[in-house]
Amino acid sequence: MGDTASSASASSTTGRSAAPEGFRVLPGRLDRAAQESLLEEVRAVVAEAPLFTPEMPRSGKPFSVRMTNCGPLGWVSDRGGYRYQATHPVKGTPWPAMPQSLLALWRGLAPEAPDPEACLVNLYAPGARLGLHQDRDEETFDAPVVSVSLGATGLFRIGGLARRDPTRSLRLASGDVVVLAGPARLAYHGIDRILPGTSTLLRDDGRINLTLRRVTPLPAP
Ligand code: MD6
Ligand code: FE
Repeated sequence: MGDTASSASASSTTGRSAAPEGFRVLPGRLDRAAQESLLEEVRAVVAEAPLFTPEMPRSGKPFSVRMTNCGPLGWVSDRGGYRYQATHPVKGTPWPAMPQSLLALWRGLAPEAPDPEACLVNLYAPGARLGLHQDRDEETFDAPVVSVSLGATGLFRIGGLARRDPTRSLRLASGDVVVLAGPARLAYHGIDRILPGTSTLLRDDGRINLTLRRVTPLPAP
């Protein structure tokens, strides 16, 4: 995935021209204190809604990333496909509430958008990765997608609107925030690997990414 061997042009893997407009990285958007308090909130979410191992649609091949969610809706994946649902796939209980700090972050970055309904929690252990994908299981693509990274640095790859478009790589460190808005809302992206020895927040090179999404359009007034 993310093969760039054929891109001999200016838009190479390290080029600066690949990502569509509306892709923003906000380095260090959360300071250390905010990261620590968010981590405590994530621990409370995980205590109530334990991490599960998603499976690829059809094949059932397990993801290397473990996941859980908070908010009214959560993203799940199993042999039956990708979808949003209101309950934990193993426990069957509603997802925990979305922390206020995440709502505040969203409202600051996406003031035009209705509140997010889903916060996907991704936990990476060393060796885990997330293949090149689009976030496109939502019913509306009007709102941006906002993510927050905690713990070890992840090597993030961002491309264009077609899978074969050139990509570029950048590092997402603890406290960094990514926004996919406008034309970049449906850009391909993924995590190639976790960089060892880069976490002072989570032990054992752990990395957490929280992805905030609006799933449903607002009902017509
Ligand atoms: C990750 N992030 O950073 C994976 N999606 O672990 C995502 O898949 C992502 O960071 C949409 C918007 C921002 C993201
Ligand atoms: Fe994504």
